[in-house]
Order: sequence, then C-alpha cells, then structure tokens
Amino acid sequence: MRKLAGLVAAAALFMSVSTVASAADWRGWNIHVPDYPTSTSMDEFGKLVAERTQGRINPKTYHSAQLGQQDEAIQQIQLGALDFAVFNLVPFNNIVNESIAFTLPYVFDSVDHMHKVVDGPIGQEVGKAFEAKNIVVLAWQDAGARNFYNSKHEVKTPADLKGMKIRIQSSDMNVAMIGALGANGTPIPYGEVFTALQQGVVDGAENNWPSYDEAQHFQVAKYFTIDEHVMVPEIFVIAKTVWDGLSKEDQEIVRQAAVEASQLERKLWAEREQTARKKVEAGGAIVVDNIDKAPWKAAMAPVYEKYGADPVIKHLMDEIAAVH
Ligand code: BDP
Repeated sequence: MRKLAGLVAAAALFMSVSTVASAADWRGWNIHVPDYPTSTSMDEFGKLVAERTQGRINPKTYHSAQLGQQDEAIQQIQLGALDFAVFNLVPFNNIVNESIAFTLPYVFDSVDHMHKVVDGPIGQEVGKAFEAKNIVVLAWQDAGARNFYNSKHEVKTPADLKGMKIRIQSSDMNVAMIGALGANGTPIPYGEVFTALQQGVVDGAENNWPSYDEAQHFQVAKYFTIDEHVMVPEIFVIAKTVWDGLSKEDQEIVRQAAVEASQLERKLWAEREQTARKKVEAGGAIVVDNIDKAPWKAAMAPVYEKYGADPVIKHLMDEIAAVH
C-alpha cells in the first residue's frame, strides 16, 4: 500500500513537473558552435530564466544552425514557431528598413561608439522598429568589425577587389556596398560559404575574426585584409507572440536575463577576437594590416548617397554621427 502511494505521488509529481515544463519550453535558434560567445550567452540566458521563474519557463538553445539557416529562422521567429534567437543585423536590411543604418560601411568609429549608440535612445528606436515585424529586441551583442578575405591575392585597395565574386548575407545594401567597390556580391547562407569558397563559386567573403576561424574559411581563403568596412551589432530577440503572452513580471525577468547574458557575450567576444586571430594566423592566413582606409571610405560614396536619400535612414545616420 505504501509502495502504491509512493508510486502515485511520484506519478503526480512527474505529471505536474512535465506539464509545467512543456507549457513553457522555449526553443532558441543559434547559428554558432556551442563554445562561441553568442552560444555561451544564450545558454546563460536559459539558465537565468529557468532559475528566476522557478522552472516555469525553460529556454533551450539549439546551436550550430540545427534549426536552419538565418533567413529561415527569422521567418520562424516572426511566426512564433521559434521562441528566441540571436541574429546578425544584416539579414534584416530587406525586412526592417531602420536596421540598415547600423550596417552601413564605416558608420561607427569604434566599438565604444557602437556601444553608445546601440545602448542609448537610437538603439531603442531601431529596436522598436522590429516590433512591426513581430520581433522584440531585448539586448544588443557584439560581432566585431567585418573584413574582406579571398582565395586569390592580397588586397590593399578597393582596386585589388575589382571583379571578384564576394559572398554576402542577403541584403540589397550589401549588394550595393560590394558593387561600389567594383566587385560582385553573391548572397549565400553562412553554412554553405566554406564549400562555395573551396569550389571557386565565389572568390571571397567578409566576416569577423571569430567567424573566419569558426567556419574554417581561412583554410580556403587565406588573404585577409583588416579593412573593417562594417561593425555590425547582433540582436537578442524573442518572438512577439511569446512576449505578449508573458506577465509584466516575467517580461522583466526575461529582458533582464537577456541583458545580463549579452554583457557576458561582449566580454567573451573581446577575448575571442584575440584568440581567433592567433589561431588563423597560425593556420596560414596572410593578414594585410595597416592599410589606408581613405580610398575604401571614398568608394562608399554611392552607398551613402543611395541610403541617405531615405529620410528614415538619413535621420539615423545623423543621430549616430552626433554621438560621441
Ligand atoms: C557571423 C554572424 C552570423 C552570420 C554570419 C554570416 O555572427 O550571424 O550569419 O556572420 O556571415 O559573423 O552569415
């Protein structure tokens, strides 16, 4: 009899725990490998939210693009089929107009300038614009400066890139940016870039040190130029349908956890940039440093002209330039 009572109690406990858990098992999308700064921060977010809600909400992140490539994942978040994610801003250029302002070439002078912008009222304004697309931006993360690399030869000036096919993320602005440099931008999902470089479908790509290392691109495109043409931040987001279903208290817990996790990401990011650079250099990357950035900035004139003609983007560009 006692045994039976014990079993009944255990079953009741199991049912209540599993009911609670399944009611709020959140799935998070992540493109990066498990030890990447983004990944560690998303795991931390899951831990903090589970702890602070006593297990009522259990966020679990699926790393390494297990839940698909970035463009599909954005659609899934918009539909509420995925709950949360960290996304790069460039794939939003064709979806949320305001996102373009933060992804324009040389729009930020330094990491510090970028932090001041995204952590202040301009960041809030741009973040707010995502809500019309069913996405709530909770925090901003670092993704460093992006640089060009290729399999052909050393690049010092835009003229050296002329005629090359360069892989880009899906963004009309990036097509314009690569075009302004005299090269051709070809959108390809991140997970397919290694093979595209290896097979010569494209001659080069552009990314930050940690991704150049993570995706092994240095093995098939060894000429890396520190031109730092863009400094694109990333966003920690939650599906608006999920967000709207939370109590005010839970919204506060979730936002706070995303902010803390993103502070952790920024710290890890700075370290990862150093270690990734050392790793790719040891792995055979040929790094072109100390280039004159003036001709690169000058070549971008048509890009500023095109996007500066849009009053929404022009206003953001002016506001960004006024932050110091
Ligand atoms: C990485 C970003 C990732 C992008 C990727 C890319 O962290 O979100 O998908 O670049 O180039 O640096 O597609």
